[in-house]
Amino acid sequence: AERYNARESEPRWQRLWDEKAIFASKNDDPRPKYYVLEMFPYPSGRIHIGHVRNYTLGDVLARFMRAKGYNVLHPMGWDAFGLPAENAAIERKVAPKAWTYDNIAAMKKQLRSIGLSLDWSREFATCDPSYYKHQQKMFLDMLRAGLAEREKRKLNWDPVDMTVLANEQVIDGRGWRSGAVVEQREMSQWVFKITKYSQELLEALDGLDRWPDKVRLMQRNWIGRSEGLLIRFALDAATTPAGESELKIFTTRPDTLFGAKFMAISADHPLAQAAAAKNPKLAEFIADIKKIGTAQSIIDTAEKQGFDTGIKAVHPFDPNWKLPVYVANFVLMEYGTGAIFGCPAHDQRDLDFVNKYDLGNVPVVCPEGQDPKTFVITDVAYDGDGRMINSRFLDGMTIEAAKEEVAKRLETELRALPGEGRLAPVGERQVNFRLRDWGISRQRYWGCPIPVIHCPTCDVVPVPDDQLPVTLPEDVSFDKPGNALDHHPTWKHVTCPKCGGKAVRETDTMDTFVDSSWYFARFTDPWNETAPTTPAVANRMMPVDQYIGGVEHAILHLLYSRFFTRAMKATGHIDMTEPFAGMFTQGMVVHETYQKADGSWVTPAEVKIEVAGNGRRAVLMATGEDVEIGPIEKMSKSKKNTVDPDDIIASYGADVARWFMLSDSPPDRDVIWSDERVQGASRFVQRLWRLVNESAEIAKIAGNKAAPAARPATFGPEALALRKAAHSALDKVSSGIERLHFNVCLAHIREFANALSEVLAKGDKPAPDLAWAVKEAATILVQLFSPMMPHLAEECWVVLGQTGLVSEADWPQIERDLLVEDSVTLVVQVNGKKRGDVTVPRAAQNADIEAAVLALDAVKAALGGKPVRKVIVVPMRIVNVVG
Ligand code: ANZ
Ligand code: ZN
Repeated sequence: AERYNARESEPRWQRLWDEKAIFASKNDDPRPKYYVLEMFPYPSGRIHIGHVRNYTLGDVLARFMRAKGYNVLHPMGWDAFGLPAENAAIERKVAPKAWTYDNIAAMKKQLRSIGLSLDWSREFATCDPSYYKHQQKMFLDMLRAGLAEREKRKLNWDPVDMTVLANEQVIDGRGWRSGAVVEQREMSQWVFKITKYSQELLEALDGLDRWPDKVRLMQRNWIGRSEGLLIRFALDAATTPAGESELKIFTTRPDTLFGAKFMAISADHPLAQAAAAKNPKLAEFIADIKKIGTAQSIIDTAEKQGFDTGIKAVHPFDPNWKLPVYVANFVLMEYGTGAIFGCPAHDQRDLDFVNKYDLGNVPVVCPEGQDPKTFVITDVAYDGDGRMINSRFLDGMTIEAAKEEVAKRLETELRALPGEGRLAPVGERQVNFRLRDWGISRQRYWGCPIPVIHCPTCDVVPVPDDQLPVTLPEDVSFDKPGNALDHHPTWKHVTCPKCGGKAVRETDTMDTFVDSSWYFARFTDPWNETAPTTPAVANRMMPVDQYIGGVEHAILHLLYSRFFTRAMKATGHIDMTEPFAGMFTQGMVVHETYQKADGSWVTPAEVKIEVAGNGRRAVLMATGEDVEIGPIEKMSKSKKNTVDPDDIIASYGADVARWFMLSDSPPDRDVIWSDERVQGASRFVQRLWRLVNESAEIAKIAGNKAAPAARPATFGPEALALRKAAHSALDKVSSGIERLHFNVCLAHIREFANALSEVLAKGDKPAPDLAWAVKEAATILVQLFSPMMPHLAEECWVVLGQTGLVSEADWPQIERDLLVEDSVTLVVQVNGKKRGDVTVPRAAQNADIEAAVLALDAVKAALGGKPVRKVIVVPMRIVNVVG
């Protein structure tokens, strides 16, 4: 046969699939549904190789499940709002809308060239008013249900870019783009009340047994539930500003109270403000530490700093024990009460702090087996288990018992509440969550408008449902920094729907994470013009059975989607809580880096790799100069170690790219892109093509379409062996695909292809039974690789004389009786030591096994001529020769 020509073949099949719309799923299809979804792309302009991997993984599963008889839903859309569109508008003077839709068109063309079995009839972009209209409706529903609220928050404000920055965008107190010193501004913003579901979102993780453990752990940590005690420390009146009399702290370690050395409060704590009012040095310190930003990562790594306010707090178990109160940079106002007691011996941050300010430490928990008299802490805090020491009535107790004892005593001790006189317990048990409500306001143009109106008399007024969508104006200018919606001359000026007076629209738009928190539900019925979902359909097609995407979305996107699904349930748009039954996080595509002598990076396309001996050398093709081969890293523009999917598809075809992506490493690990290996995949494609063509020749003996030969009544040994190889491969690949062990599947396909090759290599004119087996084997082979290389498979399907499309064919039936192995391999031991193994027929008698074992050279050598005393056969496993 001629060489397989992917460039000619691939577009032809893609067109045919399209014309026949074979991947469009119907909502009224009576077969069981299977929903495969890959995280939808941001329309940045080009598909990158990571997308190719992501979508290929999903496509293999989708094609397989379709062949298995499921009504597969495999849609695609665009996560289309976001900052880059505005940046393009500023830098290149193109309208965000035009930029976005142009990118979508270009990327859609690229996606099509990969040969994905997608249902394009359901496509939408989140920036389509026909999508975000429903999002606005759901926002209003959530507002009515108390799940959306306005909240005053301290936010990082960049005075030059005139925008709020996320904590991660504040670097050394400056805006990441503008470099301007960031201010803390108290601003009203819209939040979704995700914290109402903290406990539920945590507990439900246990039921998500088809999620990676690491993802569930990341979610757990993010939600961050901790059980502890709120303790009201009395303040020593002589040292305390007027109006203040106690300090409430949250601790998870009340057992360590007798190891307390200091108290610390956040710079934003009211007590800090009160103390600073009379102390300019303290005020200056507070201003200083606020500059470093409030990102957890910054706080964790910044040097611990504190300032003694002079205020003293009284130990709850000893009125004569006074603790200094510091303002410290590692205490956050947003967690607990914004105040702590510090126990340096058992908390590393506290220890670093006391070591800096010379406050000393007293260990109160002694590890089992340590002598309490010699147990000292210097630089490393001890946070392990042990028994209480130096702790008066707690001494000798376990940590758990001590926590309980402290809680009991403080719960029953009553003290008047400041300013009230009413008695209240000094200690109170509390469960705290790290999870904060989700702030969704963004001062951005290119996002979903928040559908409310601000009226001077009526305050916040929802836009009436029948006036939705609130669409973005298109005549916007980006000449001024800040939010283009704010600068628009007319858009925001409206009359109040309630009183008819002059009012203004909300100009904040929603966080783009909102857009991606329900798109999976919209895909179930994107045609519904009047509601976000058609609940009966959504309830049937959801949840997503297998979701696939990058681990970078393992926390926020998944958590927000889990919350939003619950909010949709609460507002009647869907009747379930968990959107993703199965989750898979794929690894990255990584590549070697290449660097010229002057330090500049060059792309893989510019270098040629020469293999010399066992070393590799890279030279720049243009000049022949040597290039240094650098470490393998995530593909990035800055290091130029990227490969362009278009180039790969143009030179090798999509099937080769798909096969390579799947072959080298497990899908959850990184895969190293290597041209040499891609060429290997390309050679394999040609090999399969030849193999199928040769098989087809032989298969003619077994009849053709017009006159198919009947299945022979019996099969000779050779035909039987081939049939066993085929059905064993079928079995292994089927179960491998279900578990997404694609690299293992590919290895089985290769092995099976070799087995078929060997039969053909004999070159004899085969007997009818073998010819029949060859045809069966080739057919199975083509079906096995069809989910991975669908274009080649279609072409092979024709060669084999099959009717219809392989993409529409049913998955082959496994003949289970062919899977039973008819031989077994047993480990051979001499006096308990392994000396080799032996393969015998499954039905062999012990006497035959003994004879075979004693005939082994290794056994004879190990016995060294000594007589055999006994042979013990453990059926199917071990033979032990006792000498
Ligand atoms: C005393 C103590 C002693 C603590 C000890 C720990 C170890 P998680 O588990 O994350 O809930 N803490 C409380 N509020 C804080 C805030 N706003 N900023 C910084 N740290 C805060 O952590 C709870 C512990 O973190 C609390 O228990 C408190 O320190 C600290 F050997 O209290 B602990
Ligand atoms: Zn009004």
